[in-house]
Amino acid sequence: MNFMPWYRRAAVGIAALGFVPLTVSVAPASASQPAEQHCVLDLTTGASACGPTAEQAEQQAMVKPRLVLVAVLYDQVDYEGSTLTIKGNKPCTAAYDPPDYWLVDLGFLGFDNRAESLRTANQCEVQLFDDVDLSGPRSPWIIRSRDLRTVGDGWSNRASSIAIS
Ligand SMILES: [Ca+2]
Ligand SMILES: [Ca+2]
Repeated sequence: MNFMPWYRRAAVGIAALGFVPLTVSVAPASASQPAEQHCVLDLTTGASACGPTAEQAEQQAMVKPRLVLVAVLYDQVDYEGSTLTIKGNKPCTAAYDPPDYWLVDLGFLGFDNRAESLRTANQCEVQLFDDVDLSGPRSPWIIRSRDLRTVGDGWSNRASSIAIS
């Protein structure tokens, strides 16, 4: 495990706001947790929470109703298993560069090398990076994939950071 300070590891971003998260509340990821876990991340505040359902996680993270759904990552193929739901303050723009949002370390929500399927909303697409900090090999832009093994040279259980645009 790498215990760099959370404010470096947990950085989430909104390009338009130059956003720096003030607080991130994270349920510790435990390898011994058997049940599905659903986490929600509010990119406008950096708040996140996990629970047995995405709805309960949203309540804990105090996600504002006006936020829009950006993307959902799934631990298993066919949009099954534990999830990471990502919400932002606006739909995505057509341009890829700069991205509308990014998440430089999926590990801080226990989702490093875990995503096997994903879907997006509000004109967003996701690009997966093999390493943290949007580095290493990258996937094509993805609107949805029910099996990330079929994307590029295979992106199942591989993403460590993501860009969203
Ligand atoms: Ca997985
Ligand atoms: Ca990786």
